[in-house]
Amino acid sequence: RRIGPTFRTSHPLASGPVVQPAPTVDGFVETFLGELNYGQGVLLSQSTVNDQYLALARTVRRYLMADWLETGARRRQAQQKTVAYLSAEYLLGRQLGNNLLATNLQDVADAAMSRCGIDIASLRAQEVEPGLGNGGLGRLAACFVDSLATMDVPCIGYGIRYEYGIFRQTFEGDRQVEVPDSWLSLGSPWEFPHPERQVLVHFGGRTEEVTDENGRVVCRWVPDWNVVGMPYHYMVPGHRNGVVNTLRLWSAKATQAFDLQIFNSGDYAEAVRAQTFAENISKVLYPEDSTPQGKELRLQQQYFFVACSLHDFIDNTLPHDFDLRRLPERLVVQLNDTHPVIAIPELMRILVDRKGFDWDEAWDITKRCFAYTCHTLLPEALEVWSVELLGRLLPRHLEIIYRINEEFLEEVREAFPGDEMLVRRMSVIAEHPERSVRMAYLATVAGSKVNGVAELHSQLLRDKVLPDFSRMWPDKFTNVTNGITPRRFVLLANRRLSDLVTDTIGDGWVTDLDRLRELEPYADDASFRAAFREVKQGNKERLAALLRVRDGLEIPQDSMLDVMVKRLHEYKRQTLKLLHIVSLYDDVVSGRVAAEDLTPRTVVFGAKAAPGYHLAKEIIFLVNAVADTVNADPRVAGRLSVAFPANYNVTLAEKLIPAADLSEQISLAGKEASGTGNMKFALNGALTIGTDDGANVEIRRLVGDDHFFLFGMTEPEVERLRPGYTPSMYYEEDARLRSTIDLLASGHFTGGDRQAVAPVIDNLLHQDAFMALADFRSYLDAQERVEAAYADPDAWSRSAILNVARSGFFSSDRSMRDYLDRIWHA
Ligand code: F58
Repeated sequence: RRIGPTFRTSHPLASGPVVQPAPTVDGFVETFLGELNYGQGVLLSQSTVNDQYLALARTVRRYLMADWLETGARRRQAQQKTVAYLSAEYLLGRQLGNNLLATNLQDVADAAMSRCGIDIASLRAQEVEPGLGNGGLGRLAACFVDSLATMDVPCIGYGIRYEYGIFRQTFEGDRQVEVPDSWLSLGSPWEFPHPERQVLVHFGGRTEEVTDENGRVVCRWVPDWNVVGMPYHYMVPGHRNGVVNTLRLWSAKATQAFDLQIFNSGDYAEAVRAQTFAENISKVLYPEDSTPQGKELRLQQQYFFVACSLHDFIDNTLPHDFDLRRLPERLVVQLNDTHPVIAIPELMRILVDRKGFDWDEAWDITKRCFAYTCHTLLPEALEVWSVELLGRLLPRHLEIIYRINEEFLEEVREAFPGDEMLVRRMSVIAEHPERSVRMAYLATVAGSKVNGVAELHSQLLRDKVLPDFSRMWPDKFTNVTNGITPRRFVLLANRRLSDLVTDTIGDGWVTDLDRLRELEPYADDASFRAAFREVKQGNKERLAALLRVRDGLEIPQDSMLDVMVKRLHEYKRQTLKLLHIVSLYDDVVSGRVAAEDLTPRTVVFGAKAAPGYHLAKEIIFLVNAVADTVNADPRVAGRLSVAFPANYNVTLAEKLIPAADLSEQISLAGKEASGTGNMKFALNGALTIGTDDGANVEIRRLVGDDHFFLFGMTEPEVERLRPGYTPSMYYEEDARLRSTIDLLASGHFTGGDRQAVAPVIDNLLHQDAFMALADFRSYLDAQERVEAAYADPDAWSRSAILNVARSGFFSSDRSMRDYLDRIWHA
């Protein structure tokens, strides 16, 4: 009540258009100076780069505002089916460049800033990217909301406004050290807090049965603590189409700021205890969950944002008199992995406990509202919550889950009578090693559709991860191959290539990426190939300049740029790449190969390891150690170098990917669900060396075998080899591998310290869960094919151009069309 009622719509000014500043250099300068003076409260002559960046951001915001308000009003009017994308992560990347692109104001802004005597590049560099995601899954969410806005699909992206995003990676003595990412500390011009849309979220307590006014016995949750969810809105502009959708991220606040009595008594820590506790919920992305406290915080985060989001949609977005029986006509909730799956019992609770639906009707509504995307194949990555924890934090939800499971298992018994083993296998409740809730199963039982993220992944999901479910409900399972937004990852990241493409085939490709096919004939045009090589060269120079100032790294120019950037994980096999580097180095230092005969190659790594993932951190250490040694050794100078810039993130990806010649996608077959970096490289004209895994399969099929370097076992071969796999056998039998590993193990790269390399070497020789040694030979052979191909610049650029021309399928616009057709029907 304190915020007052909304304004009278009948007032003559209430329906007037929102005025936006003139899209001219004059208009821009005037708005910018206004923001600087009245928004930041400084004179141009006194302003810092940060003042100028904030004023510029707020200026660009103004050009989007009319469209944002108009889109919102139109959506409220039209009452169309809306996609609620629930994702614990959005790895957005910097906003300024993208928003200038969306508004088509790049040139105007450049001119306006230079008129003010400001170098716009330094303002762009000032922005700290919101790193509200770990990797592929979070970046995918960001690509999807971009595409939905560009396609004018009603969508609200719901998530968490972490105060600290993914850690900033630094290296100390070659080892990863994590520094908190305080992305908000210099101001956050892209967000709009909405305290009037706060939501109260409850936790803990107990349940009880009470008799309602109609004499029915109903369940009631009596929680014992709560927090407030405060939404921050972010603009999600479509590409030059007048549409601006909304991303709504929730921040946790204490219901009571502090206890004044205790404060006045002088116990300041105790006075703010409740506040600290509540606000921890949105404090950091993916808190370490190896401790019980960390696990609990994760579940709190999940329920927190899900409860806020459902409440926001049902009570604040739908009209007040909306008949919830029709909810599936207005809402489809896409669950981005299992993190938001607690939304299923939450919707049941809302419908049954709060809105008075009977169970069956509520269940029918709920099932039609949800769909679930799985992003993994690793069994250990499938989330489970112990019944003890879930029951303590969300007792009513646990009851609901039990009932869902009971009814589901009855269905199983009916469909497959007499198979109690099957019933136990399919139960949403696991009994071992402790009683727990299998979130992927819950999502599969409740979801109208379950999808994997690449063809191979969806197949393995059906056959290996959820085989019983796919037997019971074959039609529930579908595939939507991932995609990437061409706006950020080509138009913004690779201006040189974009200009070349647009000059050649027009600019329709930006929102209709299949049109890149029109480039195919130009692969045979020598002058186009030359122009294409110039683009690559320019991008390599830009990267070299960046790494020089950003990291103090020198990367040679006339060299194949071989890039492996992705999270550090054993299954992705950064160690296989490392073995390759060491083997090339070994060839030269042992005198087997003359340095002049090596193809000049610069290997660039980018990878963060989860803070608690010890082996991954040892691998990082080893990559850095090898880089130091190789780069300092005159015997390979100008022929082989290794760069490992710290803190790989979206901003760095935008510079690295357009410069790459070779894209490393070398996971063990059957482990990488899809990959999306692989798509970004192909679309920017790098050739892939890769296994038959994830979306690599589709990339190879589309670009053609001759333009893709395939190696390694297939997934069925991996499974056949698995029983009794003995990595040391490969070491014994392959002299080149032995020599490579011996050199690594000798301490040559660690100043003689053999202990320092032992964790990685021992693991490779005695475990090698992801079979790097089994694929080593095949990988080396494929790298030799790469070198032979690279020796012919014309043939190489022809292949690279065909990679660009044939990668249109990987637009996230296409992914969105697939979701619309196969899942959302919106
Ligand atoms: C990734 N998963 C897949 N998870 O590994 C990748 O193959 C796929 O292309 C991508 O999703 C998009 O579908 C992924 O990024 C995470 O980041 C988890 C987030 C929660 C903590 C554990 C990692």
